Amino acid sequence: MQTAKFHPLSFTEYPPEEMIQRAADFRQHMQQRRTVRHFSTKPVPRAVIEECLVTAGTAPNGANLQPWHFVVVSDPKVKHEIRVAAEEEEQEFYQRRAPKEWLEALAPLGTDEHKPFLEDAPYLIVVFGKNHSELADGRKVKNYYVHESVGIATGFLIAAIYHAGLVSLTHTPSPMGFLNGILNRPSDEKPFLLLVTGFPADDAEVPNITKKPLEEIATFI
Ligand code: IYR
Repeated sequence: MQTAKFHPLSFTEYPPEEMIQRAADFRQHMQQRRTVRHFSTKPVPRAVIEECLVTAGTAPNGANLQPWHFVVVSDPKVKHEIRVAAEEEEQEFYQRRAPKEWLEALAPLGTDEHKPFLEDAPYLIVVFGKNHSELADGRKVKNYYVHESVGIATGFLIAAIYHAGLVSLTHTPSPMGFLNGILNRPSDEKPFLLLVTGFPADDAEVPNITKKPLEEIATFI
């Protein structure tokens, strides 16, 4: 077994006032982020996406096995294939599979089975969780806390994309197994979600929804 090697932590401490200001600035920035469902076809430099993916890859994760893989789709033919397959599943979902209660919960968002954003947006980032890793010596080992790890990495990715000046949509066609086939990923990898990424359409609108206040989402003991 490999033994751990350590080196000193690099860390900057700020005075309390500055910390509060920094936290408030970031809060304000993130409060302006909205999930967008109407995308412009305007191209986005690939370097922006690459930077954001490196940020996602810094996420804390189980045993540092980094159990994720990101497939970045910009090829219009592949985007079309994904749209066709996703709309097929979504049609089933909205017309048959979804219980009434779920459809009622979705009503304020105005979603339906039509997913033009899957072709309009310049990038579809498909996030996969990997149940196993291959070590440098070729051994296959189990990954830990895959959902937690991939969820955190996806959160980093969403924040990085917004920070860079783009918008995204977390899209979860259900079931998502068709993505393994279209994107040629091994069955050991499970699609986690699809992050539609780009600029908002000029006429993009978002639903009037609010976030719960601090008192409702947190308890200090
Ligand atoms: N996957 C469907 C339904 C959907 C489900 C939830 I929960 C949402 O927050 C939004 C949509 C769709 O993408 O339309």
